[in-house]
Parts: sequence; C-alpha cells; structure tokens
Amino acid sequence: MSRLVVVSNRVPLPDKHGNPPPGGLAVAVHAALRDQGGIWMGWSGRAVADTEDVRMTTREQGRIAYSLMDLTETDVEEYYNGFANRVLWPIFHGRVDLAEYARREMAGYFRVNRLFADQLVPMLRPDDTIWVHDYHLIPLAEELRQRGVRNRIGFFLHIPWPPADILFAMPVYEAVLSGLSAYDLVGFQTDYDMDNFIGCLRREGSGSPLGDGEVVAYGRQFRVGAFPIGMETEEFANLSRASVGKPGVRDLLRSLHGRRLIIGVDRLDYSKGIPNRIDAYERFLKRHPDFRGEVTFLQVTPKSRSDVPEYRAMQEAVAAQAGRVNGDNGAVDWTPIRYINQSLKRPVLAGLYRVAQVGFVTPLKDGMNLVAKEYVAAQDPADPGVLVLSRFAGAAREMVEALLINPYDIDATANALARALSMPLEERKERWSAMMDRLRAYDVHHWCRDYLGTLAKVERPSGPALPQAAPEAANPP
Ligand code: GDG
Repeated sequence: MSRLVVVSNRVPLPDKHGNPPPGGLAVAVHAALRDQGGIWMGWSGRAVADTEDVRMTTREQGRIAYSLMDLTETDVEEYYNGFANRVLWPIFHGRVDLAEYARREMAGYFRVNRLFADQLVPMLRPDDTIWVHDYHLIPLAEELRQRGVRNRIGFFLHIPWPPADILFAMPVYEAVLSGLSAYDLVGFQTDYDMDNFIGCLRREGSGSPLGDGEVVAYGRQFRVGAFPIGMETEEFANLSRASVGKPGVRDLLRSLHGRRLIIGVDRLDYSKGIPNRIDAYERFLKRHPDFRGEVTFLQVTPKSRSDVPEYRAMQEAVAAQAGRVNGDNGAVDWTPIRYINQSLKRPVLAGLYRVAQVGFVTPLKDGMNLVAKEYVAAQDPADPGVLVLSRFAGAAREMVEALLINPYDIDATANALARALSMPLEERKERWSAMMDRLRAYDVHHWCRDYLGTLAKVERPSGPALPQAAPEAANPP
C-alpha cells in the first residue's frame, strides 16, 4: 500500500499517546494515516518576524510523521488572513460584498503555496498518494507538478464552490480555477458544488465534462466527484449518552427550570447566519407568545479569525443583538437567549445537543455543516429533538427529514421553530431515524475510504498534459 501524504493549512496534532484531537475529520484522516503510514504536513501556527527564523519541525509518532512549517508574519497576513479568509472564503460563500482584493495578498497566497511545495517535494516518495485539503492550498498541485511530482494528487474542498458569476468577480479566478486541473481528483461536498465548478469551466470555455466524473480542462483530464463529509456517528452518539449526567450539562438543565431548549452552535462567522437566527427567534417569541418564558435559546459561538476585521465587527454586532433581544423580551426570571462566546469541551457539547429539543442551524451558505449532523447523532432515540436546518447548508442535500428553512425568510423560520417545538413524538422519531440511519451508513470513515478509494482508482495519474485544444473537441455538441 502506498503511503498517504495529507496537506492542510493546520495539522490536528495527536496527544502524547497518539490519540487525535476530537472531531470527525481529524479522527478519520488519522485512522487512514495509521493504516497506510505517511505524513501530515501544514502550517505550525507560528508566525515569525523574519524568514531566517522560519523552522520546519517534524514529529514522528508510530507510522505518521507530522511536518510543521512556520510562516512569517507577512505570510500569515497575506496568505491566511488576507487572500484565503478575506477573498476566497467570502467569495466561495457568495459574499462578493465582503471580499477585499489586494494584489499583495493574492501574491502572498501563491507564494506560500510555493513554499509548501518546496518543503514537501524532498519528503515525497514516487508512489505516495497526496491528499490536499481546502481553499488555502488550491494551487499546491500545480506547484508540485512544476517541480516534477507525478504522484497521484487529490484535493477536497470543505467549503462550497460558487456559481460562475460569483467566482468571476474575483480578479485571479482563472489561476484558481485552472489550479484545480493539476489534481487527479477534485472532491466537493455536494453535487451542487461540483455542478457549479463544471459550470465555471464551461462558461469560461476552458473545460467540459466527459461523463462518468471525468472532466477535461486546461489541457488535463481529471476526475471530479461529490463526497459529502460525515461524522463519527456511533462514537458521538455514545459520547452524548454518557455526557447527559455530567456537570456542565446537569448544571444547565437545573438552571432551565423545566424550560425547553433550542441550541445553536457555530464558530463566529458571517456564513453561519447567526443574526438571521436571532431575528427569527425574536419573531417566534412575538408570533407565538405562548412560548414566552417557556423556552431558552442557547447559542454557543466560539470566536474565530479575530484578526480579520469583518469577524471582529461581527463579534460586537451579535453580542449587541443578543443583548437587545434579551432586554426587549426578557423578564426578571427569564433570559430568552443565552449567548456564550467561548468554546465548550466536546463531551459537554454532545450532552447539550442531547438535552435540546431543537437544533437550530441556519447558515446562509455552508459547505456541509457538521453541527447539523452532530445534533441528530446526539439525540435520545426514545425522545429525539427536531433539527431546523437551512436549505443552504450542504447537509440539507442529505438531511431532507429536517425542517428545512430559508434563513432569509424570518417569518417561515420563526414558524418552523414553533412547529419543531409542537411536533408529536411519532413524527419526531420517524424523521430522526431516517436521518440517523443515513448518518450511520455514511459516517466520516466511509467518506475517507470513498474519497481515497476513488483517488486510488483514477487512471493516468500525472499523465502527460493533453493538447490545449482538447476541451472543445472532447465534448462535441
Ligand atoms: C468547515 C466548513 C464543513 C463548534 N463550537 C464548538 C465546537 N464546534 C465544532 C462543532 C463541529 C465543528 O466545530 C464545526 O464544523 P462545521 O462543519 O459546522 O463548520 P466549519 O468550522 O465552518 O467547517 C463546513 C466542515 O469544514 C467539514 O468539512 O462541514 O461547511 O465550513 O464539529 O462541533 N467544538 C467544541 N466546542 C465548541 O464550542 N468542542
């Protein structure tokens, strides 16, 4: 079996016993790395003042080598805070209005990808399979190919792929689009994302599908596919069961005094639709006054990307909004929203999901949204809660038994909350078990095997470039 080389912006390092940190992706990818042996490479998280201070550190544990590269402060500012999180992230989530193009930052993004390639090449063996993750590293395969790497290289995009008109708003869209043609397999979360990608190639006249997942673009033939990421379903269900009686969760239940619980859990990010959600909750309280004083909405929102101005501004706006809703609607003995701006331990989170009657997941756009899946996996089969889910989350493609809402439609979202809280047990069980069966069958280990299995079967890895005229000729009308 060939070694697996995983490359991602950050590397989830294991503890001293070799156990990966909690969370589906880290667990599944570690399991694959343990089976095949290999390397996980990424940024160390350290930002140093000078290029001379940049260090590459490698830590070996069993059959896995973790290889971490420092970046300079300028690199981090331009590549990570800049192009990745202020251009690619908003554009890919349909927020053209928030994208900030600066040529310097775009150049920084491509430069850091070259650095990754320079560091990776000497570590590679000819039969290694390389798996690159996410929007930070789109140009990496192109850089590796230019350095003579002919290995099988796969890419998986964790976030959505936008429609052509949105992608084309980005000045360097062509370099980003063509960069993907250097991979052997490009994986998306949903068929919608994959179709958007193919739509971009078509509109540009630079590529077209050949059928059966094969695409020809920019003179190369490669595979595309939808690989919806799953979670560690069984482990999480067990964790939630075990956590209900534990401190954190017990304390919350006691403090609710029998009130029912609606839960939202998101990194603080404008893509997650938190302000819309708070508006919908307030509308729900106004339109369904019987629930006033009877429900609590717990919103758990760890801070993220606080170095990016849009995120700092949002931090203040959401805190102010939650405060205003509480001020306008609360009573001396009832706080409608409990807003926590910190990260909770995973077992506590699992227990909180389980005791909540409603999982409230309303992103404006989301690649998948694992919170939706975790909420369902954490439920008590005898008395499951109801998932209210945005149709714009990738998860909505699979979780059709949730109450699917349009997060821009505040009235309909408010009504969905009332419906969820009034749903009879039989209907709740039916909806839950259909979703849970699917979560069990398509867990994160299935996702990992499916992706790597497809990559292993790709023919012509690193095959010779096709003549540039191929796209049109390959797919005659
Ligand atoms: C990207 C894509 C895609 C959240 N708060 C706490 C906490 N979390 C955990 C959740 C969940 C994870 O963070 C968030 O995952 P999501 O999938 O919801 O969202 P992103 O972070 O935006 O992830 C997304 C994903 O990649 C995977 O491909 O689904 O679309 O945007 O696991 O539980 N965990 C703990 N405390 C918290 O307070 N312990």
